[in-house]
Amino acid sequence: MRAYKIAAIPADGIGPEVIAAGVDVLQALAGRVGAFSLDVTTFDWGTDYYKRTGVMMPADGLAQLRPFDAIYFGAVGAPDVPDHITLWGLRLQICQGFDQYANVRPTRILPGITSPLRNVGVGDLDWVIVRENSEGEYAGNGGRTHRGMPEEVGTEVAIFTRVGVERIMRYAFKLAQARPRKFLTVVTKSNAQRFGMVMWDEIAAEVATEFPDVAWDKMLVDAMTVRMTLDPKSLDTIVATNLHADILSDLAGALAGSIGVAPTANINPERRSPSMFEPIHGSAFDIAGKGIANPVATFWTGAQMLEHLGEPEAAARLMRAVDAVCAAGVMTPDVGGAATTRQVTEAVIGAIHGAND
Ligand code: GGG
Repeated sequence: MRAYKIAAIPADGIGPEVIAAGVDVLQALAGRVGAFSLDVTTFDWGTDYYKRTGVMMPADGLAQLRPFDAIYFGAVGAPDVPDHITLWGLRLQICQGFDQYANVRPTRILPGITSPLRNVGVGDLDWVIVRENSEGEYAGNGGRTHRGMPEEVGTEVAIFTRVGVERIMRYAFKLAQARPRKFLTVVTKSNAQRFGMVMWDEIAAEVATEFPDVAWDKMLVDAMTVRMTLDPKSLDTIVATNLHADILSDLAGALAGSIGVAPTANINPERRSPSMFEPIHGSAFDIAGKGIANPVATFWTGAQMLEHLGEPEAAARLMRAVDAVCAAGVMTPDVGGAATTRQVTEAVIGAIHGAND
């Protein structure tokens, strides 16, 4: 039997609720499939840990995580601690520390879920957004001077490197090539941002020559929001910078019915370090503790984790169970249902056990 070591970091807000649900579903799946086991170790890092210790995770946090096969992450952020402290102290430390440079965010309208868009239905908006996850606007390059004075200055300088852009472009073209439509849209803002973004366009054209069977086009990020809304079926695989893709993927989640169903995988494609799987949504303190957080994004990213671990059949079985439960209308309030997190979780576990394939 194949045995995988998983580090769970539930962290803040609804993170612990959805990760508990995800672990239950993944363990049920492992039991049902019988070919692999998951040994889950939970880490109590996050904002409560920060309040006790002054750091979001210990100094040797990455060293503690390195032996694991994958990381299952909940959400980070709390109302009483500045967001840049919680985000940089945990999630970005792990993404950047483990060079998880490819952030993969699939979208699809699940059965039973209604998109706010007209004329799109189940299976539509079949997109994958590839977010550059190691540099760009999140390079952490900036500073503040003359604090509190009229001359105060704050800089936040985006860094785009040839290595960083080439590798994410190659990853995105390869992913597009593996999908039926073989079509990639490269998003920038290269009309207004005439250095790094123009380099993105040039590198896209260079890397495209390695993938002659992949058609591709370019969009400015502002126009991309219009295209996603008014001509969504014209899109398939999308690659964009760290910040642009973060914003576009929230839009994608909303257009698919709720950000509560949107998953994301932070991948180190060379497998030099563990990859991390999480729902796109944040800690959602407004609903934390109410038992109504949507666990579907966490199940879906669990399927991404299984794919990454080399268990594609189990991943597909999990997504069939999720589809069946959504189709049956067992859904949380954010997607128009009346079910609790626990009821959706039990229904998915039931569907996993019930499936006779
Ligand atoms: N599970 C995702 C999460 O916790 N996200 C928190 C957040 O604020 N992320 C900002 C970003 O990824 O740019």
